[in-house]
Amino acid sequence: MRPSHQLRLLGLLLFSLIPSQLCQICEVSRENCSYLNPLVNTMVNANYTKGIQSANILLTFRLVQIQNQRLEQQLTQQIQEDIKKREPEITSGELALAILALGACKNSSEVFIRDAHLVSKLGEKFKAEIENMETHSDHPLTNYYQLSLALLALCLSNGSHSITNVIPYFTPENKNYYFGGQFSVDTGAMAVLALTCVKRRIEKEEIEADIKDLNKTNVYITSLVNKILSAKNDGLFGNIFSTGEAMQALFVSSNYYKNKRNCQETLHTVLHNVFQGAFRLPIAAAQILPALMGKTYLDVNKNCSCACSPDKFNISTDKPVPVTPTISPSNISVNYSVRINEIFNSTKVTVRKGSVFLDVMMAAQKQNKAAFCFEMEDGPWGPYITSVQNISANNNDRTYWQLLSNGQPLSQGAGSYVVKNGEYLEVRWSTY
Ligand code: CBY
Repeated sequence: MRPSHQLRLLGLLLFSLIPSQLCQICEVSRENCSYLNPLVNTMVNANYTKGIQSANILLTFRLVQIQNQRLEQQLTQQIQEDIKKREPEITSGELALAILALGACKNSSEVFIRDAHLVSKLGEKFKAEIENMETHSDHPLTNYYQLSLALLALCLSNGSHSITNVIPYFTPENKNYYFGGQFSVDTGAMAVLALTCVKRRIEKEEIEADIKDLNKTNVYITSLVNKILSAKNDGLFGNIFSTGEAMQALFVSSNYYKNKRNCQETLHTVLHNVFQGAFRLPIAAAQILPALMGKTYLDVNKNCSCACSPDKFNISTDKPVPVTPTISPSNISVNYSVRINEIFNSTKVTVRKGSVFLDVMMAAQKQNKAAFCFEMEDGPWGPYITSVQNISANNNDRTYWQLLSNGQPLSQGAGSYVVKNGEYLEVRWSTY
């Protein structure tokens, strides 16, 4: 089929997106499940070698009930081995995701969670995050996204950890919800999910709390939801990569999607992005899929089957879709700068068409090592730039290397952002 025909067909079908059978408040309808195939195939056909970094993927597999025993087993084993090997250095958010993934939908890994004392270890990591805040001007060891994941996992695992004492840390005024003055929708959404779990358990009288705790939790949730709603842009919240988690937060704590128009608007924009290949990274697919199937992380202990049951998917075992477009034989040239406060080191770099930001950084480094040398770490979203000119990002100082194009921060990492001819690319020493 010609691309123009495909687009017209997609337009027509997207028009009929109002869900026919609701599981949550807003989900892709039964007849449109096939639009989710690219997401499922990206997740099924990826090469997983990253141990605990794949926990988010396993969580989605189980939450949306994609039946692939071989892959589930492989991911479970890798995560468990990584925990055994590297437990002390695993971060709070990583361990939280592992507990959610291994424990989801009642399966045999529950024994591992219990025998390896993962919930109490998470409690310790959570404590260490808070202690770091006390000693390092309110900065946690990692970030508030991970702190929220940890609170969520502790709450869902019925951890004995005194959850109510930590509620005040989640006040929406806390600077950790903001990066460079901008509200982080991903972080706010994760906090809403965690606080909603806490609120529900207080209401069921499963955790000891007084009425003040409950009121405070409600006020924080409402305020965070309003901040998420204020970050709305064309049906998305924040950007395309935060929208899945924002949808989950809105499902559990607001009436926003009870209005079918709102639901249609979000699904329309997200599915258009699926069609355009925005979710080529398995982690990106894993973070959007639960919401599109009407699920939230609060459902990990539940059994609810939604419109797009797994047998509706057309899982192909084709080669994985490349994460970036193919490199073309023709060249393009871009401008590249490293900026530290008011000092710029700039150069012009020639790379193949289809290259990503990282290729530009490598070409510049080859040209002039002193000015453009850098280091990176492999993370779930691809390479993360940790140092440039031997100056390293530091969590306690809230410093990092920000990526920009024509003066605007990028919403993709160095390994994913495809550069364009004539563009002004920059890595800037920044605080968040
Ligand atoms: N996960 C985490 O701990 C990450 C949480 C997260 C909020 C995350 C986004 C959201 C998510 N859904 O996973 C996050 N990013 C954080 C916390 C951070 C900070 C990390 C520092 C820390 N203490 O942990 C920080 C430094 C502010 C940050 N992200 C930086 C960047 C830039 C990376 C540049 C580099 N040096 O390599 C970058 C590229 C922004 C920029 N213009 O410089 C960036 N983040 C982006 C784009 C993103 C999105 C990735 C989207 C994509 N397709 O690649 C993101 C999804 C994410 C990952 N960051 Co941060 C946000 C978004 O756009 N919606 C838990 C753990 C267990 O895995």
